[in-house]
Amino acid sequence: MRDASPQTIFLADYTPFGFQIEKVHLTFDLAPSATRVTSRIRFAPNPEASDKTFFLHGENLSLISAKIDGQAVTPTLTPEGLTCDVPSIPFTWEAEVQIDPAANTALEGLYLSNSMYCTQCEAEGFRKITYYPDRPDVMSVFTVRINGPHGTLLSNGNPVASGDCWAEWHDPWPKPAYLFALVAGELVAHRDAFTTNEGRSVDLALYVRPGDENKCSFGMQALKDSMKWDEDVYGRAYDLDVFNIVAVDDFNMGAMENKGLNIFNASAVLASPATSTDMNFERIEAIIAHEYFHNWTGNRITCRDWFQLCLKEGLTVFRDSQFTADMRSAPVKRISDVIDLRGRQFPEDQGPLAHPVRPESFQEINNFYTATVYEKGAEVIRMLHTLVGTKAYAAALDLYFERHDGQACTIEDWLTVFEDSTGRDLSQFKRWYSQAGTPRVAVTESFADGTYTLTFAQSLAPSATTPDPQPQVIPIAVGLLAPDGSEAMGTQVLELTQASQSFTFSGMAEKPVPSILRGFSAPVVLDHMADHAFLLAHDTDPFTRWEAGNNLARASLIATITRGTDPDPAWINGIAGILTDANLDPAYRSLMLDLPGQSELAAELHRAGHTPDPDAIWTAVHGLKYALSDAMADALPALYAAHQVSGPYAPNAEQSGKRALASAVLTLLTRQDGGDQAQVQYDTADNMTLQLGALANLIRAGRGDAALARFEAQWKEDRLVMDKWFGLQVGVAEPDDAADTAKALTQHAAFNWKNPNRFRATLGALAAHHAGFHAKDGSGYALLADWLIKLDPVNPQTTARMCSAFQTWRRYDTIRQSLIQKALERIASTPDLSRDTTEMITRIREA
Ligand code: B3K
Ligand code: ZN
Repeated sequence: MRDASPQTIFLADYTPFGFQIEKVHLTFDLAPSATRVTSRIRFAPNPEASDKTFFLHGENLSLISAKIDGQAVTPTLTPEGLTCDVPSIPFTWEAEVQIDPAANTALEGLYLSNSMYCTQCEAEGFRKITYYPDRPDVMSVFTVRINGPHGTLLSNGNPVASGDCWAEWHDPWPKPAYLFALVAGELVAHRDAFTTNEGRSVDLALYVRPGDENKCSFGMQALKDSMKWDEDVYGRAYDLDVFNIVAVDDFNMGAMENKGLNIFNASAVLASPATSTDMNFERIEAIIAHEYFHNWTGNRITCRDWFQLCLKEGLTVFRDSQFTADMRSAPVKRISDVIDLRGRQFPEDQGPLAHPVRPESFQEINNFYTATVYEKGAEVIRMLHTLVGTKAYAAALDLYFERHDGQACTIEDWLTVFEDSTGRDLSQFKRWYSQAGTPRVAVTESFADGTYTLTFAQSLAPSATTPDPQPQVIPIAVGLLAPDGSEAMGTQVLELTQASQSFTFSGMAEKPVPSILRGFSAPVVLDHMADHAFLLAHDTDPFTRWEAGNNLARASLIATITRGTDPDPAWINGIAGILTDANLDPAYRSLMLDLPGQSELAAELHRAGHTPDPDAIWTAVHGLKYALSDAMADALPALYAAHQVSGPYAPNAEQSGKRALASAVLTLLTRQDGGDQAQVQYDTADNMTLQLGALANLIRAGRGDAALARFEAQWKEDRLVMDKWFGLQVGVAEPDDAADTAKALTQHAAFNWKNPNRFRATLGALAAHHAGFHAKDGSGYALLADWLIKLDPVNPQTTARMCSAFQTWRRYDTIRQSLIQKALERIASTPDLSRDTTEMITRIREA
């Protein structure tokens, strides 16, 4: 399909484009299979560039005509673009191309979703719309004319004029092509307004398909909250007259920050109490904030090249996490982020897909929108924030916006801002951007004559991209507790810069108990034989207290798996104490029940020299939960009852925390009552959080069939709710049934495999079901491989992303390894495999 031997692009090879663009005018004559795009682009030679080759990217375009300064020209065409002889003075390029949105199933460029036209251009989709230097360092002012069908016609910037079936838009802010957007279709608008702190009145609209109007108000409020927060916390105001969001059913990821016209996966914006869970609401709020915050960190200041992706993504994830922490509970957000990091990013760092936060080479950039670039990228900024402090961070950000507004920047620019504003030398810190892998920090302690000493030794395993790792700057937030549980020393941030380093604390009456890595101050793995039970009972830092419970659980599980021991009573008693402690936030208490992930346990076992057995891990995890349920049997009904919410549903932190705890307790209770309470909850639920939580437990109790059928009958017209129906059945299946359940669901009439949400709900749920995916007979591997092979020619981006399910293959026994290798081999040998999937499979197999 695409190039037989894909090309590798290197950061070190960057050169600026030979031309600048003063302005761009685009006209779209929309038709499903034959859209005409006419471009008029004013180029001028770039004095900064020595190479003046006039190369415009272009893929899957039919060139109708090309002109320079009004004269027809005949460019040289290749599958990747065109070259042409051009004048050495400013000139106007005009081209007309024809494209086929209806045939565009890859959902990149201009495509149709339920007969609505929409675009996705990041990273390199604009080249499927017209010939253009499709690189982020080429920025220009766009004017767009849309001649289209009836209905709403949208593009970036401000509306200029419109009439019957046409509209014109002008975006005054220079932008790279990846931020271009166009939407056209029968949409309804949910409108509101916001006045910025600079006095600009902004018309806000959330455009949805008819029928979805009642799912807009939460998203709109989240947008206004984000606009206000960015003004209050970062001093950043919005800069156009309108801000539009559109919900689209077919979308490869969560959402896209196109200037003034954010396009969202419907699942990331539409919400109502009856159809969305508390977790959906929180995710929607965070994604709306994230995309909005990109207006400054990504759009006004963009990336010089795609290697710098973390410049906008790491920073924007950090900003959205600060926002959620402010809107909801900061400790709960922090713990949730760490769970997510360990679940998604650590496996990347530990396996064949390991790459630095700023990669140095790629074949397909879409394969690098990873947890490493996003979430570890955000952790790196969090560390910078911790090291310099809140005030210096704010001053550095002010300087960043002042110095680089309107520019396409690099990580060097970003770090120089911090060096200039704080006077710090960040050359060692910069290794966080260039070294792949999760550092391990081993802790030893000693105590003599009132002096307590903590010694840290950091290590980083060599990997393909980081063969010779060097020590990094690791901020370690530490507190000391006295043996009676009181705090002997409040939190201090220690800066570890050497391979091994000691810190002393004098004047200690007794040997203290250290609380290390408070707030998860660095994305590292800590090796420390701590007194977890003591910390679980007494730590004043919410993260390390949670971590103590998590460590106890992990140790208990590993002991059960490797030595067959019973669940550790220290964990059971400690957690029972926490669960019933009414002084603690219910959301926090519910997180205490979140056991280490099964894949994470497999990694831990592998590292310790064991061959992880997914079934044994599954059994141990369930055994630990059952033991807690049995130990707390008498307390569970009252605990459940005490956390019922009265009054109208609100997706706020307080109510959702209560529901999260009640739901976790219901799972424990279901083991005791066989699902009776879950049935009552299902029958009386008036919101999706309760309904879905009850359904999960009914399935677990082996009595879910009737409820599943009722659920389907109730929600068959609601695609987002039906995604939950598909995903849940796979997610809670017994390991032996998971692949069969997924397979049966792929035969369901509502399994629309070309829709990324439905595909992910079903096959993604299988990949996430550790014991189910790794079923001994290889049925999980085979089913996923079958579907990835089928999806690849239709949607390479989503296919490639889901290949990462296989990244951990070397951890498992030889039988599983050979079954996975067979599945990978089958994918790799598929004729015309996309560049995206080829790169992923090659990396996974080779390392
Ligand atoms: N910037 C987009 C992601 C684009 C992904 C392209 N494969 C959404 C975001 O991070 O905000
Ligand atoms: Zn982003």
